[in-house]
Amino acid sequence: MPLPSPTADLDRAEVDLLTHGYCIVADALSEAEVASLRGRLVEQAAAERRAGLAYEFGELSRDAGGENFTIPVAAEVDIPKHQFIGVLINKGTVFRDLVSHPVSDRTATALLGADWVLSAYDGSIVRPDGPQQALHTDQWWMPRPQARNQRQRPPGDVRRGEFHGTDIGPEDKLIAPAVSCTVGWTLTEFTAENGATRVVPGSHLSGEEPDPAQDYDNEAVCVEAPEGAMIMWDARTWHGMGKNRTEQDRIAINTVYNAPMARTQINWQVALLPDIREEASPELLARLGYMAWGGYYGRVGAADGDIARAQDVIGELA
Ligand SMILES: O=C(O)CCC(=O)C(=O)O
Repeated sequence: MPLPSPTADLDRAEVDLLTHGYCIVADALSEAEVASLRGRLVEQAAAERRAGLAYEFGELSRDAGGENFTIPVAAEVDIPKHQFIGVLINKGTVFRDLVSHPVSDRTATALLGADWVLSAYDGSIVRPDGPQQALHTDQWWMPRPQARNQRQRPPGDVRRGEFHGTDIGPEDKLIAPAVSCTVGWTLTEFTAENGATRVVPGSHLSGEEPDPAQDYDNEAVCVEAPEGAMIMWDARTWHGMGKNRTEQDRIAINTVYNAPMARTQINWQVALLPDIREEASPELLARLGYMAWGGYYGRVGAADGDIARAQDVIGELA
């Protein structure tokens, strides 16, 4: 099978995702949608910088557990080389509308099932000379299959950076399924020169994390895509942002989707601004995990299909 290239054929995109661990859908966004998403994102990014609230990515520590993935930009830096603009759900109607985009919905549903929830939602501006990220997966926390006579690694003890280079086994070795995936919405073209995402095709089926000490230059390919594309990668796929060697910004939005049993990166019940919560459609609230899934008893929103509402909360009764 040839490696993925931009396509408008959603069936092919699905096969690419399952086979190679990533896919590229061209023209997923119209020119007008790109312009309004990019305009709002750039405006928000500038305002966060002025307010001293800008974040950029930090080095992924090589010591298991030493995660330091986003850091506030030091006060003396005028413009960070890479800027994350987090929790976009609160930062514009255009971002809220994107959550239910039919192309990402269809492709995420093919991988995770129809009840996926939004896990994280960030803007990402890689500026000239913006650095290359170490390859990583977005599902490093997933408990791995184990031999039945083995004592289990307590799942809550797993830390980013574990599980690399230890036991890649035979073809029929059991591996964990994907329970998460990420979309990169390209608001500018992605090229090898401007820091297109690097991925190792097929790595989603390795059952391993990449070794942080290696750069994988021989295995990784750049996911080149036109403006307005939807790139999706399986969370097990080894990937990372490339270095921007051009004079222009590489601008994207990253939306992370989880299967409904996996805890989301962002606690939306805390993060969602109250006025946005009030206005949000039941469909959006369901994607933000306000709907019970697989619940058992009659507690708040415990029945499948119920959206948890403040008025459903029962306190101490006498
Ligand atoms: O934006 C990209 O190219 C990849 C981003 C990424 O992998 C991350 O932020 O963890």
